[in-house]
Amino acid sequence: MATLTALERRPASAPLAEILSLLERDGGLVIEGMFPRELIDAIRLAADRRAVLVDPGSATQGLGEDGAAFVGANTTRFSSLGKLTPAYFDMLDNELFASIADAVLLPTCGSYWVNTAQVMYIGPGEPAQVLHRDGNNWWEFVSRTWPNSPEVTISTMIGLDDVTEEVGATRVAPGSHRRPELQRFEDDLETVPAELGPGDALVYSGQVLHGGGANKTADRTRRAMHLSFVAGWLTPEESSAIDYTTEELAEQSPRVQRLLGHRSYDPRPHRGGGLWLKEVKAIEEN
Ligand SMILES: O=C(O)CCC(=O)C(=O)O
Repeated sequence: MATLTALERRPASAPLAEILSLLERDGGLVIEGMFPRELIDAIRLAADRRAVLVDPGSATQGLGEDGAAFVGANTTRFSSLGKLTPAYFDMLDNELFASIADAVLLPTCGSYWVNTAQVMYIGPGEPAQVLHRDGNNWWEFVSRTWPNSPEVTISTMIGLDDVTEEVGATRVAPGSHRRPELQRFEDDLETVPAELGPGDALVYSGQVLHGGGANKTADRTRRAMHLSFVAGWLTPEESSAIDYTTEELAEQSPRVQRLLGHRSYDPRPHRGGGLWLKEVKAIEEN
């Protein structure tokens, strides 16, 4: 018996305060047209070219049984997207995502950086992924502070194509970010699919339960990607910083350089000091 209504959807031009209040209330919402179509087309083209060279599943990741099920036997995942197309750097410079991330994360950190930027192509017949909270990546912190943990990460799933329920749109349990009694593996929890068009994004809290949907088709791939940021004092899931040299990022904006770990972390912005130094000096913004 379905009692939940679909996640709220807003255009990228909606007032930031409204977007933040829906994010706070439901734990996630869909922002339509968050990324320009030409940027998405460039990323999809590069991702499609790469996807045919990557084996689906977890064979190369050395994961146990739970981990292998989590990443999906017929799901193709890869990252280091700036190596595939410069459009990725434009994606990182998205003003709306920066405003949302500033509002959600800056209360608990001086700055934040990329956690994961990963293409997630769910293949035909893949079962639904287990529901989980992205914030649990930092379990040592979350388990000691739950249920009063501050937000340390903010996530998006971005449509590179039409992402329908049938092909495996991300499933979200609205309001579960405010239900500490719910834990991982709540398979019977009621969820709603976050359907996306190309350039739409599901923006969601690190505390909301969600998971990849089942791909019920015989021959279609769910083409989407994940982009998330994490507080600068935490270790990201992916080591983006070592993907790029200083020279490769020289033409990128200070924001992109910071997101990719090519700036130092200042816990008290503009007051000096800091972490992630180079030769005992801060790698500073221009
Ligand atoms: O593929 C999806 O829709 C969600 C994937 C996800 O949440 C994850 O792998 O952490």
